[in-house]
Amino acid sequence: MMHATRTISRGVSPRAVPRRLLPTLAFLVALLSPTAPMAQRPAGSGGEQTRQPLPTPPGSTQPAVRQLTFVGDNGEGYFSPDGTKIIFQAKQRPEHWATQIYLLDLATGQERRISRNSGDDTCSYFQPSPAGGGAAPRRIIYASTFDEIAENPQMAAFKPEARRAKEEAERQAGRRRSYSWEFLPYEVYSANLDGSEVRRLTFSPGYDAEGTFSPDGSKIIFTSNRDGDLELYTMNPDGSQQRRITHAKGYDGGAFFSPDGRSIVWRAFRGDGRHAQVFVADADGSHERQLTHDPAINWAPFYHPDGTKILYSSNRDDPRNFELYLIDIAGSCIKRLTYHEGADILPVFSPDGRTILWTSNRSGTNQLHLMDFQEPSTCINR
Ligand SMILES: [Ca+2]
Ligand SMILES: [Ca+2]
Repeated sequence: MMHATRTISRGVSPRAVPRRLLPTLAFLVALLSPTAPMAQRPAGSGGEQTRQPLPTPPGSTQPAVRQLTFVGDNGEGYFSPDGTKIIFQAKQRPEHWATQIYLLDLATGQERRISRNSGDDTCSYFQPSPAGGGAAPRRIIYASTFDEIAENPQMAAFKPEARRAKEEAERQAGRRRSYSWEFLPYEVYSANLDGSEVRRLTFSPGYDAEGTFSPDGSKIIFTSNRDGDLELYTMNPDGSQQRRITHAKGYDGGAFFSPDGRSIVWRAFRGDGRHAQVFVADADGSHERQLTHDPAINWAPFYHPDGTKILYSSNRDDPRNFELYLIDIAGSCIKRLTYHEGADILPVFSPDGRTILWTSNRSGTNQLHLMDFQEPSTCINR
């Protein structure tokens, strides 16, 4: 299929995911699969369950929420650097069951499918223009399984047809699938904004995904299990100079650069692996600092454009309910932003910092939502 046209010379020698990784991955998926509130069902299966708002603190109001997507199951949206578009992943659409990448124009509400391949796609992100600022992007990155499932017979179980058959068998057996993220055999690709000129950036059996860009577009940070544990790596936009920057045992992933490009924020499962915490470090992974300490799953962190605070998702107040929170860069003040049953996850700020985009299953299926950013005045951890 589509292969890199750039100077990556390493040949592809498919191997199975190292066996020692599998228990870790299964464990993570189990951790992230609390029971009822996060259950996810395909649209149209008749099992949708809407979820209710929760009481807010006295005197506070919740901003109005706008649901952006409605067809299928949608999530993990990111703003374009000029704030006019959103890139996201969609599955269980009438035209495709597997996850594919879409663009949504915020002014018109028009959606456009931009990946059309035989795999599952995830973790899309706009490549900032070297001109910087709000210049319109020309390329995107995303992760897909299409090459690895074709190259390696041992990866056949990860083909969308096989995954679909398994899910349907589970549903018929009455087993509910919970929200989880899956460590499929992805590689990272770049493409034009219309999906053309796909270039393969990684050639590594196993999980390579979660790619995001530095603000100047010069570096990609991503997650890979190529060295036996899930770690953060950086590379150039053409896939050259792939370099590991984390070394601690446990899942390190979901990284984003700070607005000035000098720091990174990410989520890590450390110690016994039961809890995830938000970490920051210099852009090369040095001077790591743990920001959250609650015994919970604190994950999906993302910088506010002013660089002083971080938005994230946590089940710190109820193990069965993920909400959106804000923490200052010193790690001293946590503020709660949402009060609603169900999973409120993967939040990001718009480039001007005034809007929050996130994934919620409050309507019964995973969908993208928008709200104004209203910063609460009180810290809840004091
Ligand atoms: Ca891979
Ligand atoms: Ca690690």
